[in-house]
Amino acid sequence: MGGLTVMQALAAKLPGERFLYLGDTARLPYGTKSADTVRRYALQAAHALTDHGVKLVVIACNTASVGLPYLQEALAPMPVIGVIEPGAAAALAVAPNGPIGVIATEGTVKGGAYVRAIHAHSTAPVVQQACPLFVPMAEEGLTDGPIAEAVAHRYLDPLMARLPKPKVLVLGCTHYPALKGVITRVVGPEVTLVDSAAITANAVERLLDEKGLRATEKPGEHHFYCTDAPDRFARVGEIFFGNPIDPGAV
Ligand code: DGN
Repeated sequence: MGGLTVMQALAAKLPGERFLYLGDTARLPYGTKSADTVRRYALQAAHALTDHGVKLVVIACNTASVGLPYLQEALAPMPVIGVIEPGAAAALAVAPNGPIGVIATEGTVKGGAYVRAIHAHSTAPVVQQACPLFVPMAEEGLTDGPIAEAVAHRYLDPLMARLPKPKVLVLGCTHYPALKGVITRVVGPEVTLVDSAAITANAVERLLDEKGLRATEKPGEHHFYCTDAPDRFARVGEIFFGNPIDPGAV
């Protein structure tokens, strides 16, 4: 579901491209599953897309980006890109020496992918916090009001206490942009929120240009697929995509 925030940014940035989006609704959430299982699911999902003849794969999910090296190897020479590296680079562009906060699913926090991606370029202090309730809240449209505020305080107050004067907070889950308003209220407007959707779209554009794969025809088409419950996918997905979607099944 959350990958639709990335899809929205990609569609806006690359209007001439044909997009095939797959939401693995039968097996979500990925955020609470083991890295081995997520890697296996991600590879199967990627194969479902490559069977349709795509030229590039975007892993539009932070948790599933744990499978990036496996997908790159399995699908080579097709380019595969995740959302973690672009998000880490954007955080470092705001605060090269940190401190940097990261909020994400349990799987992403445990896997430490953001910490590794940031520490590959900087010694910036990084503090992470898993915010598992943010995913169902975003899907239920519970993005504002007393419940959203209370949950956001529960997760973010301890994070802010562990990270005095953070300059930047990475929204390390593609669902979290739906909660930007309440997150900003809780952490304060002086903290820059990094939303990897737009940054990933820029990275995809650069990669297509580098590889000479950029489509020129206009307008591009969007095809949405899911692995279960297309009615719910369409209804909830609209929250994240910002436009109606008409899903098929794979
Ligand atoms: N939105 C996904 C991510 O970016 O990690 C996780 C969502 C989930 O756990 N269903």
